[in-house]
Amino acid sequence: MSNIKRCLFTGFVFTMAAMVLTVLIIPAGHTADFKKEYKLQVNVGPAFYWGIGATKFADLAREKTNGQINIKPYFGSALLKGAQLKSAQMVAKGVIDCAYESTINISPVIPEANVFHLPFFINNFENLDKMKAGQSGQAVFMSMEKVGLQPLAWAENGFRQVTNSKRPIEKPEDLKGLRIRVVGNPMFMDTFRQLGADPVNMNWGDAQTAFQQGVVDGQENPVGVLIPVQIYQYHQYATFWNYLVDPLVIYWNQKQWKAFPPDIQKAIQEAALESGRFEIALCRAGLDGDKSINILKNEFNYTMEVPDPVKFMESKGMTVSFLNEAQVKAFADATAPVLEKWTKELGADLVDKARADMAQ
Ligand code: X2X
Repeated sequence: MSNIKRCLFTGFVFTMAAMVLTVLIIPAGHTADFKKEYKLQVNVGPAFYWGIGATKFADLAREKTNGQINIKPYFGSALLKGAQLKSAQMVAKGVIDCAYESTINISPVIPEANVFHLPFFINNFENLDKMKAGQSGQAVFMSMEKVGLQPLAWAENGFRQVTNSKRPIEKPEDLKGLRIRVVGNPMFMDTFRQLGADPVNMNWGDAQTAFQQGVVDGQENPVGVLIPVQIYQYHQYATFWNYLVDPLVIYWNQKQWKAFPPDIQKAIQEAALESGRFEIALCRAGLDGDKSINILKNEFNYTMEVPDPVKFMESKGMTVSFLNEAQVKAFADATAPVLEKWTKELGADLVDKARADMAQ
């Protein structure tokens, strides 16, 4: 080979190598900052309203980051082998990247979250929204930040209603002796014991089997869970008593969050807020007049399969009781010692903040 040819050949090889490197390494280097998959903990399955919200979050995050952030929901607490109460601990440690999770399930790490679960304390959407926007909601988010969790947005599971297979529950005595499945949160055990029931705590995965096998007489959950789990197959009676609520929080491991570039943080945050707005509307649809149905239709082009959850449950043969003010007061009076005990546990200061928020 002549020198000129050798020179040309070497030049050609270098150019080709540079092109290959540009194609392979530079884009790889660009995305190498991000994991291939971010694991999202979700306690329920994909068909639950909360599960639909989690999928929406993953889709929006992918869209808004041009495919750079790939969130994968792991439903049914699969990453925790069903141990739903461990989610905050595992996200704080960085074993799990992020979660779309109930305040009930984060309460072992974030005791302030229990302010939403005080019995017969909040009672309606308006009060809930005031708390989320107010000092008490802020206190929950601040407590999360202190333990290495980055809260991104609120979503919702909803006001929890009791169902059972034995009889209508309209006064505290009706609960006497009923075996009621609750989440393993001591406040729930206290509330049902105080009402004379026989509460048993189980993770959600086991609870679904317990309903099928009739191991428990009843349970409590919001409509966004009751309808997808087809509670009417097991329980004939439902009582709408709004005794407490569990908002959801979308949150991320804080260390990982802080390492994201600002444009990525902004995109994920927007995805969280938008999915939260959508998911809250799913959970409230048919329970707040036309408001949530219209949000779904106008903002998300989404039509509810079950636009009226109460009518739907009745159409499946359930007897649904709505408690009037005096009936609710009887339950509130009966559980007043639980409210008092847990006000001390949580700190009167936090409970006062919640009261002030609701009075706004
Ligand atoms: O376990 C429950 O009852 C559920 C699904 O509502 C929660 O995760 C709090």
